[in-house]
Amino acid sequence: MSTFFLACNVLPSGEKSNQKTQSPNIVFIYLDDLGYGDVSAYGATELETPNIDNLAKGGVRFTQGYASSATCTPSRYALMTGQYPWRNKNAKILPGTAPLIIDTARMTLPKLLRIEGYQTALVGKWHLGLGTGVVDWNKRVSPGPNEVGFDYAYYMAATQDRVPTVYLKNGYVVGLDPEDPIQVDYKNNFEGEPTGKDNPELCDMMWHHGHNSTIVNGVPRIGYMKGGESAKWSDVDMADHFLEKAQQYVKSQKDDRPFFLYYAMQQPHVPRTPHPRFVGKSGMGPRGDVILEADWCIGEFMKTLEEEEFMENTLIVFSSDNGPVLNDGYYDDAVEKLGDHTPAGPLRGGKYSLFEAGTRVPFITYWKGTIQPGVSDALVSQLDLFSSIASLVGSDLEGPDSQNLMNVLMGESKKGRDQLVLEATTRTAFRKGDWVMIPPYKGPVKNEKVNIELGNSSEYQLYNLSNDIGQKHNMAKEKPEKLYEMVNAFKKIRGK
Ligand code: NG6
Ligand code: CA
Repeated sequence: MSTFFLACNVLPSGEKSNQKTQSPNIVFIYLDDLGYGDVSAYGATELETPNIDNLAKGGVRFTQGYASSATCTPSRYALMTGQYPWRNKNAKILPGTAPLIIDTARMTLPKLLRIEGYQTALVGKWHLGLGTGVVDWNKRVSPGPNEVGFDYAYYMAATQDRVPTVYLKNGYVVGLDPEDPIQVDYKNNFEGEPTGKDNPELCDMMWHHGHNSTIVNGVPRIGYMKGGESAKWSDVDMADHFLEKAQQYVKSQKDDRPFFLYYAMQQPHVPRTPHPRFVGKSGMGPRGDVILEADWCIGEFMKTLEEEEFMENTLIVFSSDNGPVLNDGYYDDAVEKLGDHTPAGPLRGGKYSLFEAGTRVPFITYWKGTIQPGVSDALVSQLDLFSSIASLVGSDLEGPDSQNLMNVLMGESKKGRDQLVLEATTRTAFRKGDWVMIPPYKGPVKNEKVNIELGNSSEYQLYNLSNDIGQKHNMAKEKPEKLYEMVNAFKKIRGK
């Protein structure tokens, strides 16, 4: 009898039928520039992230979980494709007018899930390009998220600090008045339009480096934009807005198909514009405040999953696209009010860096009642989500560089990857076992503007992370055989 009910999905009215299906719902909660040390479950003592901590306490907290790159676009590219971002020369920080960098013919994680019967959704930051070249923001902007596998997509095109500062829904700018068309240009300003550079008196937030073009809501941005007044987002409401869309999506799930939701939150990327109810809450300035805001959003989102009775049938993966940065181009007190907080935890470097803090980020898997809580030191990468999730839902598909580590993500095995190529602004380094090798790179040792060590050196660097997590002791000269072994293994993958 029960088999019959399951097969036909005939369930008592009011009961969520996809509770009974085999494949779980899948949610990625993906933050932007959140560092390894920014979460109390990862050792932060100066700020509390109780809702993220709940995921960590009730799930598997990975101590060696990596983003695929130390910047946004390449990490997101790898998440969607299971391919190393350095294999695609276009996978680098994109302007708001960049074309879509994922070939619409290629397999992606949302497409794969769709084949397996999932409904798929993106809410939040996209930053993988839109259109094929020249975009007319007043018509449907495509290809975009819908064309690479998302049934529903509600998103910002690039970043908060880049124009256009509008939301899009399934290719259309939300709230656009056809009488006031949007124009966007990354080279030239529109005549007579104020800029952060020429009109600092119109800025409520001052730019430190870059970010001196069109001013929207008192915040000077990257790129120029004109028109589209009614469609412009409210920065302080962005967190609530995306949360609401994510919640609505979950609540709209009424049929028997499982769902995949990629909830790509914008915090704590610049400009940091907490809602007034979070202003001053961290004592650390806007950067700390938006981390608290993000944590609150996650708590609210979890409540919705609970209320909708999805908790026990939903796998949640929590992570960040790259490591932390304090001053990323605005004067916003991130440096001045930091106090004793260490966004990178014990790691060296930060966003843009080949050192650990560039890519080693908070990484948690949570599935109430199915995943046994624990801490795992296994080496895992976001790159591996593609093949792992594929196996979870019964697909044979694999991402080109993605390993099926589903049993590791479920906390059932501690055997993660043996090796991983790390990436930062198109440069690459190599992790194998406990060792990391960074080849010589020209370029500054430090990005002085953001005050982050980039990992560049004229010499090979070799670190043993098992006893030197802070990458203080370069062992390249002491361990020539190890260096040789690492360089050779790296070349085999990297091809040069
Ligand atoms: C940099 C921006 C930085 C940030 C980053 C992208 C300047 C000077 N700096 O070019 O503020 O927007 O791009 O961040 O413009 S990411 O997290 O999306 O990769
Ligand atoms: Ca980022």
